[in-house]
Amino acid sequence: MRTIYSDQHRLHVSPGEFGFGEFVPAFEKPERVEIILDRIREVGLGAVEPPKEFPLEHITSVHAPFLIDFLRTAHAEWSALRRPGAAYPIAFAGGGLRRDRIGGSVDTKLARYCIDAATPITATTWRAALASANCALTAAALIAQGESAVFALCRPPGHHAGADHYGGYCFLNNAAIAAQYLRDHGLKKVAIVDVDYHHGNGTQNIFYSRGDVYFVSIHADPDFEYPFLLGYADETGAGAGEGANLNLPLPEGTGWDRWAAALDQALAAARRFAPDAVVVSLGVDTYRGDPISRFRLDSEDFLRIGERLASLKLPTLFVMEGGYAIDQIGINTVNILQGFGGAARSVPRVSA
Ligand code: FKS
Ligand code: ZN
Repeated sequence: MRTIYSDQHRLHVSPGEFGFGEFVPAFEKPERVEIILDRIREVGLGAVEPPKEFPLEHITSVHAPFLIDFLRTAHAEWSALRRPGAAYPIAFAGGGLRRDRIGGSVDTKLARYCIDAATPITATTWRAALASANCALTAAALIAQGESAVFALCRPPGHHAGADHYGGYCFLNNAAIAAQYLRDHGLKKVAIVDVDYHHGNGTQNIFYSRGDVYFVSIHADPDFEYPFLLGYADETGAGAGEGANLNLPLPEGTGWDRWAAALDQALAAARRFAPDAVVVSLGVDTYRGDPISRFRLDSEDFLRIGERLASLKLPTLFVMEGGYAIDQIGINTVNILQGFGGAARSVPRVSA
């Protein structure tokens, strides 16, 4: 399987995030994808290639142009005010505040566009986010040209970024941008299967009223986990998208048996939709050793996830999302890809 990777991801380094009662070092850090890349090379998964550059129209087809303008210019506006560090919001657009205000000061825009205090914009964040989206687009172009499976090793991740908002370490929704590219290049129906521990609220938001892109997500119940206010089972789509959104929230402590049953349900639903291709939002923060998550999958389980995804027998585009257990992130991520590509032929190392 080919991997699309850009070293420009290093241009985004979060100074830290607001945790529970304290400012903590960022979990979403550059080492994550470097370790995955090392593992890809160690097992000989396939070629690692840089992304091509794509016109911004592919991004503005899923994100509001005002959000894109903001991501590009936010840090310049921030530092023009002689502020140190990176741009974080100091207020949020809940409580009946005006969501129709899309301009104003950098703080006004941060309040309107950003959904949390974990997603800082630095001077070079935009360049990293753009390179990440270009990885997804490059992989999508390969799928559109007939490749059966490609891995977009995206960083920063994307599934929490919606049509007109960003957060959850995400700026541009790489999986959504890739799915839209596939729709624009001859594929009639695309299914997005989100296996990250967190609900892909941004992806759901982008496709919620559309019947041509099916979104199914297996994730920690938002009743206790980020993003807290989306990802419930009663969100089934709207209008033309009614029935094309499926959320499978799971409780704290979920292990393989329960998670795998949800995966089977997700894959059965995806199959019924009869898509022309699948985009997998690939997070490995379901791992038992993940520092910010509460599921209990083992490294071996990721092989099984790959095998089951392969049973769809569809062109498959893997887009990297979360995973914060740095020591195991390479093994866990590549286990999914090897499981998909025929684990029987290789003997993956499953523990350090
Ligand atoms: C811990 C609070 C965590 C933010 C969680 C973001 C999760 C991001 C992710 C992605 F795939 F996007 F990277 N709050 N201090 O894993 O879903
Ligand atoms: Zn996650």
